[in-house]
This record gives sequence, structure tokens and C-alpha cells, in this order.
Amino acid sequence: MLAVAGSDSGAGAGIQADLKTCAALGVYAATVVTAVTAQNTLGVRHVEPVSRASVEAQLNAVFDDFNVAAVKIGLVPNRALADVIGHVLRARAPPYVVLDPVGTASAGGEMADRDAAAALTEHLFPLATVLTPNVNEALTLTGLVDSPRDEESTLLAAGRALLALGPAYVLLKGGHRPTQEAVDILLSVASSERRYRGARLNVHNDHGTGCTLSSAIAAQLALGATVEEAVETAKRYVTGALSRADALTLGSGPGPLDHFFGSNGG
Ligand code: PXL
Repeated sequence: MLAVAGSDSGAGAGIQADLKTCAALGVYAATVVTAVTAQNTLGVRHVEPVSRASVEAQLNAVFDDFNVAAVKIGLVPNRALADVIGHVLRARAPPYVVLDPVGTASAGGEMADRDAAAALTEHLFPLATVLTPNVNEALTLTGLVDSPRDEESTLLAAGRALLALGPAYVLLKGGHRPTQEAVDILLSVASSERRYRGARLNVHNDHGTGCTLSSAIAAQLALGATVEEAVETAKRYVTGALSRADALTLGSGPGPLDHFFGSNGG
């Protein structure tokens, strides 16, 4: 598969999380870097978007040589990069695209400019097989930020509005909702909604959870799973990696998940 995302110098999120996730799940990942961020577990200090020419060249270098079974897209820092990624993906037509609409780091700090979300919606939503917003992203992208955010009906309305913008599926991630379990809701135009329930884990080290989930979904799609199966396996993987995360003591803020919880390196 191919991960198109930003670099996290702390290596908990972004392209580093994508690579670790794919390695743990046994899927090879090529990488296209969209931005270089300077950050640690305490926050983002600097973001440098990669040039349009470089991202275009990276994408073409990968597609010219590899059979790309699925693409995961994470941080797209500006309109120029949303435009060029859309252009290349339309030409190359990979079978699956998982789009994680991130703009703000979990540690705090904007990583995308003001116009990036509109450009993402315009150029990349129509190409997405699965869009994976958290509650904040779903409400912000649909202009429902002032609606009662803890109401499930608000979230479902946002999900339906996002579906109308082009993705085949929208996975509404419930990790940030004040519910007893962590419930993710998968919506699609073609079928009724499906819920994925997981234990709510009260962990300190949760940096990179969204990146990990979206690359795990793309990895499963690359392995031949259906979208419904891919989401289920990916959620199980993230739950496992989160449940072991607090055994890692890296940095003084929220650290990364334990991507290799299932293996001892042997
Ligand atoms: O979790 C979103 C995200 C995406 N991409 C990069 C990040 C983060 C969060 O910190 O650093 C590069």
C-alpha cells in the first residue's frame, strides 16, 4: 500500500505511525511525505509543507514502479497538495483510498492552513473509499460545530452530510465522545449504518491513534478485506496497541501506541 502523510519527528503519529502499523500487520508500505513537522509528545513546534513538485514526483515514482493495492492519506497541509494528490490519484485510480481528514495534531497545534480543509473536500473526498473523521473533524467539516455535539443525532447528520460530498463510506470515530464504550459508526450510501463497539480505554499514551486506525484499514483493504471487515480488524488492532501503550514511557506528554504489542521482535 501507499501512505501519503506528514512526518512526525517524535514518530508517534503521521507517516512513522503508518509504517509501524503496516509492518505490524504484514503489509508493505511505500511513503509519500507531504509535510515535515517538528514535534514531540508535548506539541507541534514547526510545520514545513513539502513542495507540490516534490509530492507529485514522489507519487509518480511510487505509482510507476509499485502495484499500489490501497492508499492512505493523512495530513494534507495546503490546497496545492490536495490538488496535486487528487490529480495523480484520478490518473492512477488505485482500488481503495482511505482519507483521514486531519488538520490539528492531537498534541495541539494546527498543521494545515485555512484553505486546506476546503481543498480536501473538493479534490479528495470524491476519491475516498472511506473517510475517517473524529467528532471534531466531522462537525467542523460540515459547519455543525455549534450543534449539540454530544448528541448522536448531530453526529449522524454530519456523517450523512460528509457522505454527500463523495466518499463511499464515512467512519465516524467515537473515541472523543463521552460514551461508556468507544463506538465507531460506519455509514455508506449503499447500506444502513453499522456500529463497532470497543472497550473505552483510559490510556495516557494515545498519540497517533487516528493515523494508526486509518493505515490499518488501508492495510486490510490491501490484503483483500471488505470495508466492513477492514474496519473491524483495524479497530481490534488499535484497541490492542492502545491497551499496551502505557507500558511505553517515551517523553512527558501523551506518547505513542505500542504498535508491536503482538510481537516480541522474534
Ligand atoms: O493525528 C494526526 C496527525 C497526522 N499527521 C501528523 C501528525 C498528526 C498528529 O500529531 O503529527 C504528521
